[in-house]
Amino acid sequence: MSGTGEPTIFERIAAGEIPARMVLETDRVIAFHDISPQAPVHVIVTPREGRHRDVVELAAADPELLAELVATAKRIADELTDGEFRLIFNTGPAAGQTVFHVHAHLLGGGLKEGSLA
Ligand code: IU
Repeated sequence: MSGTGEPTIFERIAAGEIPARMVLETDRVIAFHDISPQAPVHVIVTPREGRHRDVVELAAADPELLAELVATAKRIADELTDGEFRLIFNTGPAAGQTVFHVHAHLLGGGLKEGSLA
């Protein structure tokens, strides 16, 4: 849940209420292809639960879960990229964050013009 008590959009994806092209699911983490890809590989890696709004909060509250997020991104990158990739956590609206449920953008295989990076 987010601070508002409403499930976040990514919690609804985790619950199967909103469709997504899932890449990998573990007990605590889900990963799915971004609906609006900015690179040949663009996967969102996020906790199942949306109680942490950004990576700073997650790092302070649950560093093990942050480490699991990064390890999951690496696993996916090993499968879908040449092993070199970007991991971006937009933090705050002015930095382009639109979903306030911490998530990493895993980007690989080159970036499109005018993309997130
Ligand atoms: P941001 O860092 O908060 O801006 O990233 C949110 C991302 O979530 C953005 O790249 C969207 O394209 C993506 N997304 C999605 O993949 N599926 C959805 O149903 C929704 C957003 I809403």
